[in-house]
Amino acid sequence: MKRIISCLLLCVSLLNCGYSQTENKASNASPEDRYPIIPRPAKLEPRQSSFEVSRTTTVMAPFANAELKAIAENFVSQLNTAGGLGVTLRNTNKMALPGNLISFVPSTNSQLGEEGYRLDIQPNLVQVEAYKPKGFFYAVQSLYQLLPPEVFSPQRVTQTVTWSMPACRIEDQPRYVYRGLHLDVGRHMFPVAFIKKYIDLIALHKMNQFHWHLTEDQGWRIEIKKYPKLTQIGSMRNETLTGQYYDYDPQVYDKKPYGGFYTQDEVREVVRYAQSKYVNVIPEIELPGHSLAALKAYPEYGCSGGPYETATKWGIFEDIYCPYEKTFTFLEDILTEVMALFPSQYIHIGGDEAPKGSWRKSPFAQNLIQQLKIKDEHELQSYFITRFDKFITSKGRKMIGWDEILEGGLSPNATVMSWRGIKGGIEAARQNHDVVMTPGNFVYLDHYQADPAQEPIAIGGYTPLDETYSYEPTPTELNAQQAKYILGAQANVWTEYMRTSEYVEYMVWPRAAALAEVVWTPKDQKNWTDFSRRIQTHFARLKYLGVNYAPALYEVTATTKPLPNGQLEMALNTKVPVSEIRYTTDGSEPGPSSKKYEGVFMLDKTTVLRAIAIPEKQYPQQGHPYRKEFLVSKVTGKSYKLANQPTRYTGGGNNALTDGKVGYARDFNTMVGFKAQDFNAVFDLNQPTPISRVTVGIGKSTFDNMLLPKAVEVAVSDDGQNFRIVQTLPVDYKQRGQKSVVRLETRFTPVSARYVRITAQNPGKTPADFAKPNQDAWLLVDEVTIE
Ligand code: NAG
Repeated sequence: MKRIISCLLLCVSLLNCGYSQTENKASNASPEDRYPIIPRPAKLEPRQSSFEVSRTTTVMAPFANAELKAIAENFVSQLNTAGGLGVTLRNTNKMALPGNLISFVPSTNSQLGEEGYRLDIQPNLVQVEAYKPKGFFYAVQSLYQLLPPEVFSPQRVTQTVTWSMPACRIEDQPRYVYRGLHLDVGRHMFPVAFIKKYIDLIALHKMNQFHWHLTEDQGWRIEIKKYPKLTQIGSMRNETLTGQYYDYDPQVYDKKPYGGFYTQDEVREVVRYAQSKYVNVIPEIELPGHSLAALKAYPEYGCSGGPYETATKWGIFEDIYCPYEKTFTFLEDILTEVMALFPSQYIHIGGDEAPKGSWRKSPFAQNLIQQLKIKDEHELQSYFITRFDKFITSKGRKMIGWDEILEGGLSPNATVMSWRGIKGGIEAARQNHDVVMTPGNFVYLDHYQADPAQEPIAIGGYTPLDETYSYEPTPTELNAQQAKYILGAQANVWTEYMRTSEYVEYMVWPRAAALAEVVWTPKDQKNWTDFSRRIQTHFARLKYLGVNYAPALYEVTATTKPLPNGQLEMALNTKVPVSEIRYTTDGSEPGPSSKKYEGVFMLDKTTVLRAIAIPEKQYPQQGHPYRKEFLVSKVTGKSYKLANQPTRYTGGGNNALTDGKVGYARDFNTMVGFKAQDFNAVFDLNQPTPISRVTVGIGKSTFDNMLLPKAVEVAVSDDGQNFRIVQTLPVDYKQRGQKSVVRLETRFTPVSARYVRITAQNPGKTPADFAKPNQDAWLLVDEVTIE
């Protein structure tokens, strides 16, 4: 009956409409600019004209459905906040006011599923249809993204905005049921307000799972009433490693205690908040590894009995929970409290990176292996995990864990999160287990997204936006039946190096938006070029939402070509079309009035090049600054012969040492490496040339056994056969300190020579007092200059 009434009212309201629609100015814009929705809808039929939102717009929704009412209320409230539009909200059984109408119509068609929706946008009427409230919620996210980005402004915008939505028909539903984003609050902790904002963004991108990684070696972050010491003691660490793990030798700590945790009230608040955004929160309590903070608080659950220290640096730690009965009781008590706080079907128990050393040494664990008649510690891990699988299953929930839970046999009801590539996922699906894909190469958002030399510290790896976008969650190795076990994918955000909320946002956005499209949009609708346009409109939205997104998409990169005349020919490139690139060669910061890039240019001397791209879109945006030094000398572009062949590191080409490009301490890939061998190269300057100075760069990372040479020797020759030593520079190869590229310089009485031989003597073995003593030493050689 109600439906009939609402339909009648709808008709009436249509008659009452103002009709005076102006054609959307952008109606001839390309679809990706006219319909910049992320994730891209499954089906979108473009139409001419548009729907104007104004003070005569009514939003109608059936108030009898409280969830729907709330969704409509929030929508109207945001429109009115940002636009000051005075849009009216009315119950469906009321008469519509004169003007145009946005109508929420619950559908009886279950084909739309829990999350699907339909939008029919015409000049006077927007019909929003869904089978479930969640579908309406997602419909609204799309409506927002059809409006100008200003709609996301938290306060009324002052500039003139055309509040219109381009007409179209959308029918949309997700490709995968599991669309997740993770956050590690163990390494660094973030305020509840930030967690809520994080959830807002998950929801805006139509993702539905927030994986909250709550416990770590470096801190326990959730209040457990039965074991108060977990937070009283385990939430604190004495200090934190500074820099990247291998940045300093010896490592440097900040000497500042660090800690914090979420109370159960806060957890409940977050869970409630997430529910209002249709996001499920999956708690993770790590076991048996990554558990030092808990062991510090309750050492009796470790094999050695302690004492233990909450970790102050990153990595994997030997001490893990011991499989005592009392440990199971302890962890089950914790999980009981956790399950009371989190309604999530999935309960994550970690399972990754649990070294077996402490179990190997423990008479108890060894005895247990015998009693259980199992083979080894891996099967003991399987036993350990299976107990929790049973426990969690008995409470009507589902256990999920990292792919190590496959070790020693996968427990019967487990869902696997495949993070060490996709192998674990394939294996689990073949064993008929549900899988969530989170492979490092594509969706670890702690990786660099642009040139590491320009970026804040990241864990390593290189995963730019287009790489995340290219991810295809269903492995081709699986047949159709097995493929059904791939529930979806998730991006992981490990926060070792992300100390602040802004830092997290910088790493997460926009890469998580790319993942959102990977898991929502049908495979055949995915298109990088199209996405790379829409994401630029999206940047403007993120800006209004106060999100510190990374503009790495606008990264400028330089390619060089050494010319026969000794100059370096420089070309500047970007991944997406930009309106222009500006650059400087005097070290100053580039801006709109710097030199405009208009094609290749030459460098005839060593130069610091700085550049910035100015994006095409009119929204307030910054580019992504580029800065690099290029070395130009008499040897630039010249050939050389190596006496010893490089090991592993080839520098990426034949003239890696004379191409003008220098290496960077966090990326040695442009260097040429020699393991336990000397570097010995003869450079040909083509003709007798006056010289008096030679420099050679060495990549030093003593934790990685990359040392300085014992000595550098320079010799000259006119025939390439008979060499005369002009300088020998002894080097203190035992120096440790900061990871860096060290430029060793030799000066000598001017000579004229055609051939220059440079030898750098490998120290052979690492010294006895090093972190890894008596191992083969590496010599990493960077760009050479001869003047
Ligand atoms: C892995 C660890 C994680 C760490 C991260 C850094 C998993 C499942 N485990 O080594 O604790 O923070 O990578 O990328 O990712």
